[in-house]
Amino acid sequence: MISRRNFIKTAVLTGVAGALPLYFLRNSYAIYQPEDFVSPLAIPPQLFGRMQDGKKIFDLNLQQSTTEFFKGLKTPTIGINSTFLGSTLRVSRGDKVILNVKNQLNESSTLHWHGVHLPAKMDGGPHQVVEKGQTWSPEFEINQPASMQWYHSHAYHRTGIQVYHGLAGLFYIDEKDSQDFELPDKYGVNDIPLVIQDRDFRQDGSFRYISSMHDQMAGIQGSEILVNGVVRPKLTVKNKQMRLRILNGANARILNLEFSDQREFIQIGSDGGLLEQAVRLRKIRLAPAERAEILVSFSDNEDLMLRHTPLPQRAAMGGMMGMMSRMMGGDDRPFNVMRFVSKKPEGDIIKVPAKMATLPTWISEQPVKTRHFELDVQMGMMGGAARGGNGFTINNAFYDPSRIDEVVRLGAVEVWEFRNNSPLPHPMHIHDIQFRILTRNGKPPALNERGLKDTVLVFPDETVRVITKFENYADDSAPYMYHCHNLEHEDKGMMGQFLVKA
Ligand SMILES: [Cu+2]
Repeated sequence: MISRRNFIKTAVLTGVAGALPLYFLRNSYAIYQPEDFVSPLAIPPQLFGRMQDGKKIFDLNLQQSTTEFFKGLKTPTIGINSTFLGSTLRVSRGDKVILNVKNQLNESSTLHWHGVHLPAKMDGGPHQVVEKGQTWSPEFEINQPASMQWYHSHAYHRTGIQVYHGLAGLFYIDEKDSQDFELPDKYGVNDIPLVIQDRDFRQDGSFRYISSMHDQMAGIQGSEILVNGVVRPKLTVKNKQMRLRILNGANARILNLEFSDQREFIQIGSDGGLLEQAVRLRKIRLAPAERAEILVSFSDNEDLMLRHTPLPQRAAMGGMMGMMSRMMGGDDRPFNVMRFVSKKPEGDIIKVPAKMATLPTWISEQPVKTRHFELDVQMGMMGGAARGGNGFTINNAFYDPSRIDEVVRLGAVEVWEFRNNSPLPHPMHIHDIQFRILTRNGKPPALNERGLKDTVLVFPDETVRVITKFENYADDSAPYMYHCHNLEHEDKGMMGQFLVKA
């Protein structure tokens, strides 16, 4: 008897697939069972930089390449010193760094240091264009707690497609003696980065990027899940306690992760570094650009999956909003992400102290200002034919690189309030700073959302208030960005810019 799964597999292999509707193929995650996850998980190489005149110099080459995700199929990709994605840059608090970004692509690009606190001119946003053949060398000092940040293209109208092809990498900030307890820190051994992304492939192996109205609305959602650039990977677990640093590196897909046995794990960190208190969880939701550091324990001879489960928020949405969300919001079926296999894991299991970190005190300061941001979708004519039809707005405005939307005083503590009037969720990201979430629809955020964040998911019909302080760096003319980190929404207008003025 042919099982349903094997039938689908056979159908795909024998070409019957051609008769299947596209949506079926694109949403066929369920056919991947644990035994399909056989490729060893790749660990991005580390780059420590070279010291020169007291500065750490990093040479980063943006390059066109091809990658063999599937045997015998060459996928055109972009990498940074690599064929797809980039090295993990390792810097420490207090370091002065210079990053030589050499653009060897056939088009202009940028490299943005996501989550890093730095001067606006060094930020790598759409204004810091690196023309093809040119090198851009931003220079700044690392002045924030230990955390996992990342870097990616932020090119005007081209962020989505460039990141999709591989223009992204990890940026680890270390801080000596920042905590008096030991965390697993052997990179690639018991301290594992997981960059989770989804991609769609054409038959010739090339990536399928936006090809439908649905892709434009929901953002691109691929049927293959990649972790560190590997399709259906398997990690052989070496230690009893593993630290996983997870980045949702997808353009648009929201992840809601759990282990297949629904085991408990401990979240210790979020976007901006360690949480004040560790949080025990069985599921964790990560929108594009969000990061989480978790500790997971393993015993002998285990074989389990990390998998995505549908978001309860989406299922619970009723009425017109719910219907539109399901129509435009893309697929949200369960699927497997990667496999963990242990034989005889070694090492100790550390006990996480009751208090892990001390966070900045500005959360309890009186804000000098509250800014309101209305998030909307603009359909058809209202989207403006000149702007390509549909799009997404903040306070009814599409992104305009020549318009400054907000001006912040240096040193100000402010509340930013995001109100989502659209039927799609928007992960909102603010450059320059890390913030704290005050409320979601008037209620305090979940325990694991109480740390330092630079990206917050705002669900349809939700109002999220965040608080932050704009410190250290001012510039009268160079703006920072704030935007939706669904990269297709960002490219379709959902971005604004603010100045921090002295
Ligand atoms: Cu969005």
